[in-house]
Amino acid sequence: MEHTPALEKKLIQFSGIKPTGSLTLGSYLGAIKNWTELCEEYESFFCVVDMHSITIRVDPALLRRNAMEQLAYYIACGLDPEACTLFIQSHVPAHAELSWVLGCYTMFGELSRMTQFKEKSAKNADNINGGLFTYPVLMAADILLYDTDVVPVGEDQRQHVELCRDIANRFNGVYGETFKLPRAILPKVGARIMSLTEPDHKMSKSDDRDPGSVLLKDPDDVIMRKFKRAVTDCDSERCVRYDPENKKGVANLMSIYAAVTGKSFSEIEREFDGKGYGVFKPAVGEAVCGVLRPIREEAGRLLADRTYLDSVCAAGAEKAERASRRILSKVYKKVGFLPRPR
Ligand code: ATP
Ligand code: LTN
Repeated sequence: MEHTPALEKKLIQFSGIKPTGSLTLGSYLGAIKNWTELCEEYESFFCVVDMHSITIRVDPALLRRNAMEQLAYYIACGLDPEACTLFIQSHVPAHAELSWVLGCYTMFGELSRMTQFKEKSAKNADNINGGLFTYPVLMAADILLYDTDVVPVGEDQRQHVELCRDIANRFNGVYGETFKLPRAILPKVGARIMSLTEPDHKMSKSDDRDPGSVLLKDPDDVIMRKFKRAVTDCDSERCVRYDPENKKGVANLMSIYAAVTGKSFSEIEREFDGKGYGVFKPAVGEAVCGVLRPIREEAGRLLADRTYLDSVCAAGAEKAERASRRILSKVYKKVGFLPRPR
């Protein structure tokens, strides 16, 4: 009799981005680009984490628009809805349900130490709500519900993934093996893209009008203008050299150029040897335009086809719902919740 080898089970990747604004070059290079590269090797779940967005006040119509736009950009960046599960977090109730349970295994001290909580509460001093504080617990639920092995994120999310591991480990310690312990995967270059105008701050999407943030939806002329005006460093040599300590602005532009072209820092230094910032900055802009143009155009086409996007949402929610129920029931059973009689 012919022997069929068991199909090897792929490892699982999970990640998400909150629809708080328009996606930036930072979210693309720090996260989405890596997702697309890992898709072949991993079974993949990517979520639009809309529930995470309401920790700050947000206009409901804008949240809906951003969520749909973000889904379109996921696809436009190369995530194939047939090959991976793309879904909206609030469509899958298990996220909120597991989050409650995990919150009971997360310590006040742990949550108080989270850098993002400290930064966001300093920024929103008049609205330091419970959701902002327990944000990493919901994120841990997102990850653990899918038996995730790896979480591709930018540098700023590493601490949250480590907390997720600690929560999973604590739960396993009490109830026996329940969760896999996931780990963060960061890109080699581009894990922390800085603002073009303030190279001491991370490029961020919360303020759409920030000239230091390049948006995936920015047209070419806007991208070029942002790069031409990018802050370089007031050093006397004015040469393109990778020195993140003393030449932060140039190092950031070099990281962007390296991430979009695949060139190494020494290749970039040789390419611009003796050419100065006036040549370098527009070259980075051109390279970024080359990568973002097809993505922007594809997202535009997708956004004009709402029926298609709705069908992606519906299929994704169904697949995610099925996958997440399995772990949630296991957890409910372990903690001692009475099964619902049928
Ligand atoms: P917000 O401004 O609303 O807090 P954000 O721009 O910081 O948002 P997130 O939604 O927090 O973006 O991040 C989405 C993903 O992209 C995360 O994995 C994050 O680590 C990554 N990311 C975001 N900004 C950058 C950046 N500047 N450089 C590298 N990775 C980034
Ligand atoms: N907190 C993340 C978004 C996020 C996430 C996740 C990332 C929510 N749930 C699960 C990876 C896995 C952020 O980017 N600010």
